[in-house]
Amino acid sequence: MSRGLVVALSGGVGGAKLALGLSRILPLDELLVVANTGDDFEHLGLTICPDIDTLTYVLAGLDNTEQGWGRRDETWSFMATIASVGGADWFRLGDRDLALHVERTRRLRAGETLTEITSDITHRLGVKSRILPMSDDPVRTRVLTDSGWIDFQDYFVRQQCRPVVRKLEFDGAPKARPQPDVIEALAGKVRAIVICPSNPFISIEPILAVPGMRAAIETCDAPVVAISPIVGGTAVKGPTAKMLQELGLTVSSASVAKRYGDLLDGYIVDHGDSQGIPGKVHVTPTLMKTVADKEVLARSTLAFADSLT
Ligand code: FO1
Repeated sequence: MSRGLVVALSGGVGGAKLALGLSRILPLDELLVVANTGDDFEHLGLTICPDIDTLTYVLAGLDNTEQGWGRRDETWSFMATIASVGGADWFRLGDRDLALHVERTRRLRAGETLTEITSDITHRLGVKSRILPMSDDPVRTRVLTDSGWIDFQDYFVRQQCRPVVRKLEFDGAPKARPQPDVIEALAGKVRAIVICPSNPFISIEPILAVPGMRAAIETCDAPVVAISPIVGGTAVKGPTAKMLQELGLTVSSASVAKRYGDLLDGYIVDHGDSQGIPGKVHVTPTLMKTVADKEVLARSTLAFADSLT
């Protein structure tokens, strides 16, 4: 008998690793991954959804493990050609990856929702678990730097996270409707809500900023467990540590736990990262290099969550 759904909130690279572990140890219909869409943007006339796509490629076994984003066995003719005619080449779209953006954009323009398109494409690519966007309405993360507000991908990719981050906002979030199946799922039989080891500021907070999402998580009876993205006092990948510093916070697992505050019932940290964390803490290796590591962390996350009920 099903113990209920595991709802995982996830950004791209780090979150997708745990989502893969969860997908490998859970029955197909017991995992729902809610993807951040704050990183989405319009580029070269296309709607790009990096976190949905990273999750899709990882769960389909099509991901480029070295880059952490994009597809494996990729070719780059489009990029080379667009650069040769003076087009924008700062955001690298591989030929295979490009096909997905073209098709998604066509279908969005034809009136389909991001949920419908994602569900169809993930199914066609062989993903067995459900990946849902946090909302079908556009939400776009913006970053306040010393030179003013800039779009997230401008900050992240074009400027390689160099600008100092003063503030973040999620354009469109106040008016966005939460993805209805997510809200319905959270009102049903849920075993655990897992906040993946993603960047809290740019991957998880946009999801929580969608009206109704935080309330649905708070109202849900299931334990909420987060995995710290900080290991050994620094971020595994990406700008989490730099952002913590720039936003005036200590670079520690405790700072991330504080950021989530009352939302959490339990917190998972690596050895040596447990200082100053109030509440229930589970200490276990959280670095996920191999598929086995991902499965082990997924199992221990669920065992910890089960122990909290
Ligand atoms: N990240 C980069 O650092 N450079 C890129 O050129 C780049 C291209 C790209 C294309 C498609 C896609 O789905 C993701 C891509 N990413 C790239 C990753 C992505 O922008 C970020 O990792 C996320 O938005 C942060 O989670």
